Amino acid sequence: MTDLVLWGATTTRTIRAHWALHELGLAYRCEPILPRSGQTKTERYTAVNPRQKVPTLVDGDFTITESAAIITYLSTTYGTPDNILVPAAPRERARYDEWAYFIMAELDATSLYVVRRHLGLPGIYGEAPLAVTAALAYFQRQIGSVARTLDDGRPWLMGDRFTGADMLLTTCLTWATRLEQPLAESLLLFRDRATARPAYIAASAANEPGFWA
Ligand SMILES: N[C@@H](CCC(=O)N[C@@H](CS)C(=O)NCC(=O)O)C(=O)O
Repeated sequence: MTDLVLWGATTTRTIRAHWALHELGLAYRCEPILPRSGQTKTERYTAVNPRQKVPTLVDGDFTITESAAIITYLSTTYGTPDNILVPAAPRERARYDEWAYFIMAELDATSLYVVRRHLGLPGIYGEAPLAVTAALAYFQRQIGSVARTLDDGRPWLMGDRFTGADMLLTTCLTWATRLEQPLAESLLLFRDRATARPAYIAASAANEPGFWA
């Protein structure tokens, strides 16, 4: 038995938390609740996360939301020198944070999530074709800068070492792939390298609600 309980399954944001747990080799339980199913709005879940969003990680008496923050919490709490996902040295940590904030703000929230809301979920967020077109153009500009970084042949964003920033980028790339967005060769190779990791494959299975039935 473990104290780690992850709430949430099926989404791009939930797989990040499942993936971190698998990269770190941590045993956990999952409450595989789904967004927009009413399951995030129950009294029981609202007591866990008043924002009514997934994922949420509960570690005994500590609760944390936001997929990028969950990765950082798990790595800094349970990571070992061999599998740590977030570097500790100040400048490396600053570089990690730079990547994480960039990916979460520019690629996730202001690009792909705008498309999700205004193209994929018009019944909730309203149709906004101009916003969708602009968000996709913005995504292309921003992801182009990432492609140029990877063009120097580094396997991962921070060099030879795989980090949580690579997990955040990978999930944006798989999301963009589902949206049939063109991606540079260096990004496709990066995506395929990351999704071939055993922990990603295990997390993909665990991100399916039926896995926990
Ligand atoms: N920035 C948050 C986003 C979380 C989020 O928006 N989750 C969506 C699903 S991907 C959700 O829970 N929506 C609630 C609902 O629609 O019921 C994160 O990265 O964790």
